Amino acid sequence: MNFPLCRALLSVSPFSLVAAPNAVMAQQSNAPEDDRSNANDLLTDTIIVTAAKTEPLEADNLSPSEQIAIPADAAGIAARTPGGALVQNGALSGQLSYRGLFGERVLGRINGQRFASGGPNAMDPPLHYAPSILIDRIKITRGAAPVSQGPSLSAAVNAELVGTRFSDTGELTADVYAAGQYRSVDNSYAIGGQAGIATPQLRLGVIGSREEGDDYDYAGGTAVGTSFERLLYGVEGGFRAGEGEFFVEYRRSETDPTGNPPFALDIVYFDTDFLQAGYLGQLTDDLHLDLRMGHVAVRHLMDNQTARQPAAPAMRARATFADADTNTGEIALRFGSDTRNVTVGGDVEMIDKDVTITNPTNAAFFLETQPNLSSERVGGFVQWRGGIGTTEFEIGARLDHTSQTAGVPQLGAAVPMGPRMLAAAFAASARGQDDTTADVVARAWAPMGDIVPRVTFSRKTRVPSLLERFAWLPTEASYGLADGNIYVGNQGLKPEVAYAVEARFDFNSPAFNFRPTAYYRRVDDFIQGTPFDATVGVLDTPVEMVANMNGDPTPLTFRNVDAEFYGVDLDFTARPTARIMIDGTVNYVRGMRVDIDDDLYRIPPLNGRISIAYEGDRFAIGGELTGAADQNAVSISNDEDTSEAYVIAGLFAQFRLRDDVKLEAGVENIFDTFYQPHLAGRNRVEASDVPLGERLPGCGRGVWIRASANF
Ligand SMILES: [Cu+2]
Repeated sequence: MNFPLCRALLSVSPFSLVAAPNAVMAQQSNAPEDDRSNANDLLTDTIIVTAAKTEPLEADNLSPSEQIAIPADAAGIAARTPGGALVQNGALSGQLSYRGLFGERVLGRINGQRFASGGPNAMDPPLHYAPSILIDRIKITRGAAPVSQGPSLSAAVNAELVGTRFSDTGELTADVYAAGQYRSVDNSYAIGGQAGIATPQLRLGVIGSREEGDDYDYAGGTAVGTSFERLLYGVEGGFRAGEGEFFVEYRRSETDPTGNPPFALDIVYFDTDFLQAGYLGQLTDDLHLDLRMGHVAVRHLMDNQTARQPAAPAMRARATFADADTNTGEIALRFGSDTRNVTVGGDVEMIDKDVTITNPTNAAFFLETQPNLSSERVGGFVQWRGGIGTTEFEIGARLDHTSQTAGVPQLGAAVPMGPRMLAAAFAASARGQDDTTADVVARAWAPMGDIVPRVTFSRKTRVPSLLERFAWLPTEASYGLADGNIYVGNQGLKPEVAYAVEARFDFNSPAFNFRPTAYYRRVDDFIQGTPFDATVGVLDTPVEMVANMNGDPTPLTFRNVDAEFYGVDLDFTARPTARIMIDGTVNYVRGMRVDIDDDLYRIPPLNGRISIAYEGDRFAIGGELTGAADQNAVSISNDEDTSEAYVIAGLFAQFRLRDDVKLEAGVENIFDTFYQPHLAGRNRVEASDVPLGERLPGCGRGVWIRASANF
């Protein structure tokens, strides 16, 4: 009789069941953490990826696994959350689109640490540094992120990697987790794991993963230039002091040649170091301290010679070096209990970036397109958590001051006159901006048994990125828009301001869960590429002449416009009998310009998925359908193409060999359907079976197998 357990599973964390791409058992182990504050369940979507790591299973504690071969790119997993979609720019360069927003408008963190991507085209969005095989869970704020998580225009995502935990037996214990996957469609493998020793006071562990994949196959050919290669390793430790913990962690992520077919260049390498240390925990019964300091250093090279087929000829050979360094410090003091408190906090974030374009065949040709860019932010917040009658509240406000500067670009002797003039003009400009921004987020919910209505009002801001302000040379760098347009920066940009209201209810019962949300968001001063001047196509300015030399006579400038978004998304799980589990999501969003008659770029069409699984005592088996409608609401400003509707089907199975050993397998795209996800980038690899300029198709039919174990 597993019904009571199933009920526990569903009531504790139905979201995980819905969203998990992987084994989703052992939800009960999350209960203590998730129950600590009801708000966590209500305000955060948690995707459990390697539940086996979290806790060995009881035999009858099975819920269906979902459903897919885990893609190397964690953004592909996060995209399964309600409201989520994947902006696909390469095997390891995916961005999470959330309710119509993506790029730097969605905050991404790893183990709670925020940092700046290195690639000016976001070849390394935040989740690039969270190999799927090592992810314990992904937490996504449901709608606008609380001000305590720092600035972000919309939601915030945090990927937590597997790690060693303190021993709770009072003795020295060893803890090993290992997982591996093979996937046929791209002949890829991923292996990863973690090992450590722990006492109740001390924990010490190592983590590592290695992934490699070839070009993937689709119905009709091979998408050339989509192979990937990544290595990650690190150490971590913690020391328990009183009710809290001092922690320190170091990781290094090394990405080797990896394709980015929607871009002009591919990844040659990312060598990135993450260092984080701090204290988390109670100081006294009524005082909780979170203290973190972090450093991230990204070193990056991309070119059109190493992975690109065919390589560009010598004249057009390019190799671009990009570095980014981030230093962060955060402190938050919480006065009161878990559910009745006031939190006061402050944070600083210092970012330095440099980008230099070179021609590897000509040492005299180089341009510093991002010369010594720097951004320094100081912020503070107050957040109140309380209740009035039956209604619970979380209300917070934050203030940030951001100061940005740029240096003077250096150029090689072989650089032609046009770019020289632009560089001189940039050198003579102010090259600095200061902004003060204010965010307010108010959330209220009313627990009423099975049903919890919820509403959020927010005012959130985003300071223009260093690229949007200081890109003095017209290039395609645009944090991964990959629309083929050439962009130039604008020092006069103002911060974006988003006003949003979200209303939802959560219905949770033993046999049925249903969580619909409706929202409206208006973004004043939304930053968007607009025609450089009034005489589009007439080459009467140095910017247009240089852009024309680089292949685009109609460059775009980042400007403040106005935009609005509205939509509905939902997820549900149903358990018609004790052994059958159905779950699914439906997502709908519209995004439009307000100032002109145009739609916004890379907005997903109506889409959804549904899976059904049969759960045995030590196994589960099922199928999943994923589909999207056509998208005709496309951006004229970004030269976006419409896309066609599709449905694809997959099968999955899961076997629990022992309580701590799990085997999973499946067939993806079982009918070998040809489909092109609307948010996929367009192909620029000539030697590919995918025609130039076509949206990259989704993966064809393939099988996958995955094993994971705790020792
Ligand atoms: Cu790059």
